[in-house]
Amino acid sequence: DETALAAHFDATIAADQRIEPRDWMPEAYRKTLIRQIAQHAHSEIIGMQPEGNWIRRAPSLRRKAILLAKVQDEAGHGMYLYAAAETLGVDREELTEKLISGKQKYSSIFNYPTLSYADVGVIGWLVDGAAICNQVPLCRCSFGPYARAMVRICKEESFHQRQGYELLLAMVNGTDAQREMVQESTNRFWWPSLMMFGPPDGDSPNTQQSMTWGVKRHTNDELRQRFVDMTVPQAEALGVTLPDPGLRWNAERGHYDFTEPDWAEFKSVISGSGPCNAQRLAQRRRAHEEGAWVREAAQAYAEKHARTEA
Ligand code: FAQ
Repeated sequence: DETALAAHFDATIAADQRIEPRDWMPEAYRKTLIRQIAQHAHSEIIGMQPEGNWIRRAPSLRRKAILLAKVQDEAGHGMYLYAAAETLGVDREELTEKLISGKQKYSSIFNYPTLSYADVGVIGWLVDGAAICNQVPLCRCSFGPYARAMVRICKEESFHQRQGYELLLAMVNGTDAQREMVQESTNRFWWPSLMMFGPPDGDSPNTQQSMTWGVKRHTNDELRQRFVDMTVPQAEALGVTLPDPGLRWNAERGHYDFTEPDWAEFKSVISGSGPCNAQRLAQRRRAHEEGAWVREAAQAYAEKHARTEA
């Protein structure tokens, strides 16, 4: 009965073991996982756009090959994550509909424009850096399919972060104009990168319950701090200044102090009014509509084969 099933669920969580799709789970647990995994999948898919913008303008064949590989990985991550969400009883088509009708979110970071090639490097360094910080703990998420997807995704994110850092290293060792491009891009992406971790803990309705369930392992503020601590020495190594006059080492806390990002801007971006929200969704909608014939053809092919086998 339900009480015994709930007790079994609680015991599995308490023992830090995995919940699998066949297991009983509270409806709210299922709901929050669908919400988070779908949002994560959508982010990977929408996240192809800002960098995809530069594939045809890459400065060399080598840079183009690297960028193509990275953007293709993001498509793969999206597919992986949609498949993980499907084990919870939803389907990809339904999730895609919710994305393009604006009912489900995707990460705020992808609503900012990419204005120069340095952005490709800075996205790899800061955005993938933040993504890794946030996602490594998700490899220990209590829901098996999500945790396992995260292991592979994190390995690829590490490659993405390194490619960004390597591009920036090449640029900062180049001309003054290239160094200025890197600094200008860092100035634009620093604050939005901090916002990727979500609202401050006091303003985060989901954190507490998600931590109790072992979906999240750290709070938004803990991970944001970890990201700042990790990034400051990398900025120093690059010779880039992070655009926060309040950034300083706090020996007592053993962490860097930093200024809070503009949370009003964050709210405006996640409610649809960021600089590129409309463009990103319109592009996604267009791609979905233009791909309808591929889905129909795949369906017809699958049906034909099913008939032949029967
Ligand atoms: N953007 O109560 P919380 C990538 C929403 S990395 C938009 O704190 P939660 C790799 C939140 O959904 C980016 N919305 O929520 C890549 C909730 O709204 P709802 C993707 C945000 O879930 C790199 C409300 O605010 N990574 O794609 C954001 O406990 C380069 C209240 O917030 C993931 O999705 C935000 N930044 O914590 C690809 C990681 N923050 O749903 C291409 C998995 C919060 O109630 C290129 N997700 N919201 O309407 C998570 O770890 C969590 O969901 C958080 C939010 C930490 C994002």
